[in-house]
Amino acid sequence: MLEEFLEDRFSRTLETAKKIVSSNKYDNVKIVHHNDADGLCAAAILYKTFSHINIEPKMFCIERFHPAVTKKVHAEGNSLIIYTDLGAMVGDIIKETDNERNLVLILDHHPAREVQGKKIMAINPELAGISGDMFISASTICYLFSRYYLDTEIEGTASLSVIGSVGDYHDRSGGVLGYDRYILELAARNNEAKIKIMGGKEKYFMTKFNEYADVIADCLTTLGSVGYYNGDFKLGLDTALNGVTDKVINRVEELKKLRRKKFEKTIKKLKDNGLRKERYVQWFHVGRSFMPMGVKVIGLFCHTIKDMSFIDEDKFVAGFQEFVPELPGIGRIDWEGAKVSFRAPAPLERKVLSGKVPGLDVTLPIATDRVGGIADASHRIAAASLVKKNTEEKLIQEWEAVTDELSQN
Ligand SMILES: [Mn+2]
Repeated sequence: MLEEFLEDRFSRTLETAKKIVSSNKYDNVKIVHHNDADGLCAAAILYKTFSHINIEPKMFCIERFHPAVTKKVHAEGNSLIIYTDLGAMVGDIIKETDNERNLVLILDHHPAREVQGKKIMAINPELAGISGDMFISASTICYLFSRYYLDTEIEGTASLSVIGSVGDYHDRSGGVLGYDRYILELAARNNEAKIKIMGGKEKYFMTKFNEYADVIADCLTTLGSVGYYNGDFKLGLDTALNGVTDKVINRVEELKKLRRKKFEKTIKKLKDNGLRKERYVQWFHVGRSFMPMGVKVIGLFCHTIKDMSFIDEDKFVAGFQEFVPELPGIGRIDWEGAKVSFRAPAPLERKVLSGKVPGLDVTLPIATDRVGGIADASHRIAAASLVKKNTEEKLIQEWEAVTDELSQN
């Protein structure tokens, strides 16, 4: 069916996954998924897939991978556990924690490390040389997995693949490409999607939702990230499964208002009290004041303020947000710390891009390693890490030292 389109190695992986899932026995299915639009759509596709064979999966929504979460979710044993839209780099940690007590699949599209094991398998286009950042979202991978596994298409899953792809901005070149596009065209043929051109760019009208894909994706990401600690991702999943209701629109509006208020308050505080200034960075800590917003929001906040007039345009901006270890739907996990996001004001951004100043993709992971933290997404002008409680100041010092070392070379 899909073979003619799929790259060989990738279709073999899907075939193998089907065999493994079909031939192993397990008592229940657990889905561990990311909290943005793509993660929620991927989760919804898997939910529909297993519901189709009369299994109701247990859903776990997280902002990022953490070994302490894995320990908790895997404790029971004898489950099929599927990670989606996260986990690509940490197959080995998951494997070690699990110790063959469960059957594990990682359906992710982020840059990946291979993982080999009797009871763990990664399905990741990056491992077959396909860019997961351009051509295939986690939702599209879950769609393909579902098609292979059930040998039939479940109604509405193609729509979810499209919404997930748009949620991850795979339409940034004017329209979605590659595998994402293949599913979009399927959705168009099924009358689930209408492809329109607006303002020189494609927009996808999702007929079942009676709304455009980018609008639905924005709702999902807002519910999942701004309302994370409130458990609003449950409403997000419900939206992906059943559609956008007035209740959803109102909640999304409420959350955006909450975010705006918290941002305004924090900006005022920073203006009044200033940021802590080092040689290369100006920084601050919001503690728990962003609750119930998830830690993804600190990145957005730094991005929002980085070019404001009270910011020193010659220094990077770094913001810390406490990671609250009481996760909705999961409970308390055994890890305390903070997320830090780094951004560069525009003039500094240009210096980084022209190679005059070392990029955050190099400096932040090194500094993070030195304090025993975990580097998250690292790009040249935007990066983030997780660091243990009370190592925030140490991270800044180490980062200053690394930047100093690399600046002199
Ligand atoms: Mn994604």
